[in-house]
Amino acid sequence: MNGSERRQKTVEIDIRKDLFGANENAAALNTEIFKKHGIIAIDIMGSVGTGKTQLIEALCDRLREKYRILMLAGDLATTIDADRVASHGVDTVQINTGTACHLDARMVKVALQKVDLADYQVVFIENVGNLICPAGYSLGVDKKIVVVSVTEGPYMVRKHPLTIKHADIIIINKIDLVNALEFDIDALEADIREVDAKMPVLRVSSKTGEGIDKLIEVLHL
Ligand SMILES: Nc1nc2c(ncn2[C@@H]2O[C@H](COP(=O)(O)OP(=O)(O)OP(=O)(O)O)[C@@H](O)[C@H]2O)c(=O)[nH]1
Ligand SMILES: [Mg+2]
Repeated sequence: MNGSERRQKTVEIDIRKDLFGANENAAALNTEIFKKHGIIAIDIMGSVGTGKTQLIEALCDRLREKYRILMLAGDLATTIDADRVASHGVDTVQINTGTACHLDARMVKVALQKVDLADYQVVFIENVGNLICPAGYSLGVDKKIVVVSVTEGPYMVRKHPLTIKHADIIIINKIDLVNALEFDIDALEADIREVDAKMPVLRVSSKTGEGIDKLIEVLHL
C-alpha cells in the first residue's frame, strides 16, 4: 500500500437506537429485579410543579400501613422531594441527575443497589420535572403515571402528545383550583382522549385528597 491508498471505513451510528436500546436492556433488568422481589414499581412523570411529590405524599399517607414503601426522587439537585416524602415515614433514595432532564434505567438500578429490596413492596419513582424527556426512557416499572395540572394552561396535552401516549394513567391534578382559574377541565380531558381514547384519566386534588382513593383502586393497590 503506498501513501495515496488509504483504507477508509465508515460506521454509521444511530444515536437514538444506540442510546434507547441500551436503556431498554437496563430497564428489562430492573423489571426482573422488581419481579424477583414481588415489588410493584410506579414511575410518576410530569412538568415541574404539577404536584408529583404531593401526589406521592398523599398516596404514602394512605398506603404506608398496608405496604412497605420506597420512594426514589429524581431531581437535578437537592434532596427537597426525598425529604418531604421521608417526613411521611417512608424510606427514600434521592437521585441527583446533575444535568440530565430525565431518569434512565441505569440510574434507577444504581439507586436500587443502595437499599435492601427485600424490605419493600411498592416503589414510587418521581421522575425529573419535565413533560418531554422522561417519556423516551423506560425504567422497567409496572405503571407509568403522567401528572398534568390545571395550573399549566390549556395546551400542555396537545403540545406533548408523545408523553401522554406513553402513559398508563393520566392524573389531572389540582382540581381544587378549577373554579378560581376558570379552567375548562372537560376540554383538557377531551385533548387526552384525542391522543388515546382508552386512557384512564383521573381528576385529583393531591392537596384535599379528592380522587386519591380512586387512583389507589385503579393501581390495584
Ligand atoms: N392547590 C393545590 N396545590 C397543589 C396540589 N398538588 C400540589 N400542589 C402545590 O403545587 C406546588 C408544587 O407541588 P409539588 O408536589 O412540589 O410538584 P412537583 O411536580 O413534585 O414539582 P417538581 O418536583 O419540582 O417537578 C406545591 O406548592 C404544592 O403544594 C393540588 O392538588 N392542589
Ligand atoms: Mg417534586
